[in-house]
Amino acid sequence: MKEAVQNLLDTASSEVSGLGDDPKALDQARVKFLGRKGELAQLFKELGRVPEQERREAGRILNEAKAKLEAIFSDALEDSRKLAAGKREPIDVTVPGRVPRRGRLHPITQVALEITRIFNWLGFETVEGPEIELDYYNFEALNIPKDHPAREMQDTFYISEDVVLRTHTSPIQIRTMEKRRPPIRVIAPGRTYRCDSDVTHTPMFHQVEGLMVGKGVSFGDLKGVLTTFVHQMFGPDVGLRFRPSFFPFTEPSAEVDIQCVMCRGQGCRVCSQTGWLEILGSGMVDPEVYKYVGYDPEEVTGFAFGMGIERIAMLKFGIDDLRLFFENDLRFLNHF
Ligand code: 2NM
Repeated sequence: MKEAVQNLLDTASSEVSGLGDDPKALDQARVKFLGRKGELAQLFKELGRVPEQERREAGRILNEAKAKLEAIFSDALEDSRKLAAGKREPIDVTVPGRVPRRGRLHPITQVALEITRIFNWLGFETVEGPEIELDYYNFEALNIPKDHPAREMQDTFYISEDVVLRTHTSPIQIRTMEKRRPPIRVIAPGRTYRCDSDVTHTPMFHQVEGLMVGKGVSFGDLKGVLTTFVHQMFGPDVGLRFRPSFFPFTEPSAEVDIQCVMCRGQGCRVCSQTGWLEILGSGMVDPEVYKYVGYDPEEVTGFAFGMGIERIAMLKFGIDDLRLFFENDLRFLNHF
């Protein structure tokens, strides 16, 4: 039986390869070998005459042969189809290739990477943290008191009484300080959430915050680092100014304005005729914050800063509507 089967397979193989790409001949050969009255069926009939104790094994061999034959014919059929297709439509190797459409990074991602690249160059290490955050890291450890308006339900997405969607990326800095000892230089980009939605606010937006802590870190270091950043990001000729401000987690605090990128400081609609645009907040980390992370405020000082990526991207690309970043309209995204 084994020999008969091998014989059959060999014959089928050589006959099929002699047929070229003639599908009719191929089908006739298939009927001859695999048909109801074909050669394989003949062998199956002989199974009855095989001694009982060998029948099982013989059946297995025949089933295997059937699968092999089917494969021989389906492969040959596919080959003949391809050959036929090739004959109908010869390949013209002179036709220019179709360039595959390439994906690209979202403009917000591009700007976030540009910002972190500049700070990495200044020695700041990129760190990340959870978007679902404990009230403790998002507010408490940042010296934001229980009665602060930012803690209102209207402003913060609460998951439960003590879990929120982070409203800024500052909790990343608290977690970093908790884990490491000074000197520290980190830059923390990420998604942030506030219960706010209108023409100039989206419930999800992006921030980058930075932190530098060590012995003798001064307000002069803050000014130097942020000035270098602005000149790298917007060009070496863009003027900037530090304006006194307030944050619960920094003292003193300063906001940084740059000369309006639209009118170069002349006054226009974008800068409300002031010639200046606010781009980031900053300050010396409040000693109160160090108590939460176990640093000695007598030993170390540091500065921190934060900025909204959408705002930076709008200024950099001259976009006047925040919502364009969230619509994923390819006609818009393809500009970047
Ligand atoms: C800002 C402005 C000023 C800030 C402070 C800290 C921390 F954790 F060190 F206290 N992180 N980020 C900070 C300071 C953020 O965003 C406008």
